[in-house]
Amino acid sequence: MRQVTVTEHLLVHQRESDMATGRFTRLLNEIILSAKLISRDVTKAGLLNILGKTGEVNIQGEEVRKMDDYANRVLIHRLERAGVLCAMASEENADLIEIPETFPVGDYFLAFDPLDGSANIDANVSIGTIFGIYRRKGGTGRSVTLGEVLQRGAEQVAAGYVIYGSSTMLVYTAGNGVNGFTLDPSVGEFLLSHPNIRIPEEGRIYSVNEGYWDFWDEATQEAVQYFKSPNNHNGKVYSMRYIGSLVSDFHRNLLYGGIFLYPRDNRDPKKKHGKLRYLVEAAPMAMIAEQAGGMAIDGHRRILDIEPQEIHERVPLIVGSKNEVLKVQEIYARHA
Ligand code: AHM
Ligand code: MG
Repeated sequence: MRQVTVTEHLLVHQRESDMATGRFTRLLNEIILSAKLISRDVTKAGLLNILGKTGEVNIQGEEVRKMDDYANRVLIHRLERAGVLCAMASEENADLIEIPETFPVGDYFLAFDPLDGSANIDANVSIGTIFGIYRRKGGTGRSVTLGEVLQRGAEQVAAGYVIYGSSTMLVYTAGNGVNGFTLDPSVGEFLLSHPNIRIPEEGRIYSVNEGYWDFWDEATQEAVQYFKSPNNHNGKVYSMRYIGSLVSDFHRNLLYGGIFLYPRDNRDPKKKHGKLRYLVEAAPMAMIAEQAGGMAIDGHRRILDIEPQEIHERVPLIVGSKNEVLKVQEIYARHA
């Protein structure tokens, strides 16, 4: 059987698109190499003394774990020297990350969550890296303003995630469908294992942290109750699955069909717009979901149509199979 590496796939795809400059391939290749480096250390984290916390608190007010910090440093180190970016935004950094004087700049902008679901690391649960790629909108040179890079998710030229699970996989889209590649550790290459992923139009799973029930508004309670009551869907029973690691919850639902919800809640004022970040979590997952035939909304609006105003802006995220997301949208509309 002919094995297709992610790089070969990229080159073929590049010929078919307008990304034929090679700069986009360079960018993807640096992300892929970073993913391999992070994967190598995630699988050995227990041995390398990189479990646990660094003792610092990040911009989100969360304790930084050593693996978060490591993954962040790997990505910044690789990408700042690639010569294709004008700036980066990371979940772990308060401000835009500029490209140091020593390296050339390009016109792509990369937003990433270096290690999502990191609260799970010490328990050996699957975690991931999420990224979204944009083109700089106006402006040249080294000094980049927020206005030049903050854009609607719909402007992403590519988005993807790497899941460090029982195997390491890269799932990505450049706006022409979604493909999944599995890392073969014996050859160190991501090989095409899941071509043209389509999310089932209707699923059998709902994923939400129901521990926050009392802090939800009525629309959210009704939406979740809908999935819990087989009488609402001719006796069809939904399974509840929640890992607490967005990449893993999203990935499972993408393959099996289902819906993931992280709604707003009134438990914590910081989370009145939900917990997940627009730029590094919601927008990339929304692009992948739509490219696979699914949907992503904040309850009312299409995620990809939202214009973020800040790097770390949060947004409610409801994403997955079309039928389930439409049902939730209908319930929210009734409560509006
Ligand atoms: P992180 O970026 O700090 O890891 O937080 C994001 C994670 C997501 O992976 C997951 O969906 C969510 O937080 C779980 O939050 P909760 O524990 O509130 O259910
Ligand atoms: Mg995250």
